[in-house]
Amino acid sequence: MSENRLRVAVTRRIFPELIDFLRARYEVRDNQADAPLSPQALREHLRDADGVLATGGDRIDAALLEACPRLKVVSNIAVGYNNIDLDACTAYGVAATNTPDVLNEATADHAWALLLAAARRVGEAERFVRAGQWKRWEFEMLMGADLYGRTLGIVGMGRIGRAIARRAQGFAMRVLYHNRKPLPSELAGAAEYRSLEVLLAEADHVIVVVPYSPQTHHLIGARELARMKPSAVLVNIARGGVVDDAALVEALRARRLFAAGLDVFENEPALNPAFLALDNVVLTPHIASSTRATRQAMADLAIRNLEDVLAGRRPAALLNAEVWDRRRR
Ligand code: 8YV
Repeated sequence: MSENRLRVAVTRRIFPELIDFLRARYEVRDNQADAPLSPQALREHLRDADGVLATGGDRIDAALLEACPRLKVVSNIAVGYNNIDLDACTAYGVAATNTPDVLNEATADHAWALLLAAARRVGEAERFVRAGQWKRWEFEMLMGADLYGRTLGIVGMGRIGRAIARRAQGFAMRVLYHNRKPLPSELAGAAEYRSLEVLLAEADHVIVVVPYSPQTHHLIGARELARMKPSAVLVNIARGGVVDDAALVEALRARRLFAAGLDVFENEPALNPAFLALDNVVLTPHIASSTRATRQAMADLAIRNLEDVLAGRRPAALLNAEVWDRRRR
């Protein structure tokens, strides 16, 4: 790498034209092989970088920052940032950024795709047809759960939660939500605040959208699942670990819950194998934000955040504002 140009590392494959854009401005170390980087490989990859475009699977912690003395910005191509130790970034003078807003609508669409698919048993029905098991029409065949006119519970009424709530209007659903505290009415709209316990018991179906943190670890565990209606669908598009997957497997197996739709898992991509044997769960591989336009918008924002920091401008989506005056330059 030449001495005078700033150096940018990209941890996973992104659109090639974005790499070209970066190469026109920086020395770029990319990862065309797209193999997820182990902590040691990540340290190697970032060792002499001024900035990094990271993804949710890259653990950015004090040990890594200690090994990367030039690093000035960690730009996550994700809205979630539980992979980043923000305190460590601040301590090392490294700005951390994320990609809020640009993925709200695609992610809300996917939450609904999972809710509809789990409620109407789309995955199970498709497997049935493909296996050649459809021999005749039957009155009670693959009966699903109703959504229209029912009550939807949203755990985590942030930007994505509110995009999910807007879609509920088309299904004439009453919306309940739970947050740490109630929202101002202009943000809550028609949605009604409930404690988590009451929401779980009152909602016909529940979508979980809270960020992962030690405080939300296993927010939905055996006790919470037991509060839900046996006719309910649970959707998790938040993060693995917000739902206790082992407890969910038990609830689904015992039919104490009608179905689940999951895009995220504890220890993904190695999910609990018991899910694979269950018909009443729809599984997708962490793709809620994966549309062409949304991926483009996420990468564009992440690159803008990175460029801003490297040019000395305060980025729009700075996560650790307190670092700004004490940042590495
Ligand atoms: C990403 C996500 O695809 O933005 C997030 O927080 O979970 C997804 O949109 C994933 O984190 C990869 O960076």
